[in-house]
Amino acid sequence: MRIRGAGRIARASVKALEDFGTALDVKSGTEFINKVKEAGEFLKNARPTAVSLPNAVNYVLTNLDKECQCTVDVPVLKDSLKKYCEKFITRSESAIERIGLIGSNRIQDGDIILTHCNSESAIAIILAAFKQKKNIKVFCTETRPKMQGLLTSSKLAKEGIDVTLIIDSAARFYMNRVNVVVVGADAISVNGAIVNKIGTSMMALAAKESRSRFIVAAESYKISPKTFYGELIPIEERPHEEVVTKDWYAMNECVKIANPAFDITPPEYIDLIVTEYGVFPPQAILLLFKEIYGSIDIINQ
Ligand code: RUB
Repeated sequence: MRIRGAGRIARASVKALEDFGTALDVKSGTEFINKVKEAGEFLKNARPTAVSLPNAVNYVLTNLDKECQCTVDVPVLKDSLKKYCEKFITRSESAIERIGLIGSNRIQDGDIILTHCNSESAIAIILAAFKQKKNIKVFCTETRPKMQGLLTSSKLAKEGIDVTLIIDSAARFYMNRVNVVVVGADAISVNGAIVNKIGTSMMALAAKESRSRFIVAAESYKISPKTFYGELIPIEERPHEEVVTKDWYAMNECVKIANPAFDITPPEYIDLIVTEYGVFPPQAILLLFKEIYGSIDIINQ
């Protein structure tokens, strides 16, 4: 949890893989590949919901495998590993910038925006709209239990945006003033549902009821290939210490505490998914998925 947000998690993972591979002292290319793959598998299990993580690691490993068919020279393979890790990181950073620009077209002068948690992509849209001199105001939910909303509100306020921090349960109370909700995603299912910080689906419900637009900002590597084969995206369950203090728990051990970190927002509640390739209605995200994966046998990834 020191690194938060699905995009940051993906970039940090490939950076870790690069550092690990660079430091490896091995005799053969096969040993190098096997050790890097082993580390990749370990990394993939660090945060179960953020699909960006396995997608990023798989991108590097798949390309490394291809290189391995041409050479088994360890220094060459180390260079390739570095090249693909850096390529992913650069592409990820420029994707966020593009999402900001594309998504800002959907923010109008005078809009009152609500955002939940701390998403780089959602923030990119808000900042781009503000830099275009659109007069906007933002409500940030505090996002219990880890309070990522404090990071978001502080960042937006420092940029000069009019920001109000609210408690999560006040979202519906303010929703009738909000024109547009902008959130990020940890994962996108091929049916157009998105997985994001717990509470997102509640905000989507409230937005639909008050006819506020609901926009999801997400890089294309948030699409989960496994959902194409019917697999469900696992929801990370986090420790109860995030919800109550140790002292309280010691006095109330018979109370069960549930702490799911994410929830699922169905496509019916989403107006648009903004990606670096453009804007998609959720039901059309399959087109982007097919464009990215083509006919590759993705089930083994
Ligand atoms: C962060 C979270 C963010 C998404 C998208 O949860 O839910 O909304 O990851 O973020 P956590 P980004 O703090 O538990 O990782 O757009 O930055 O990828």
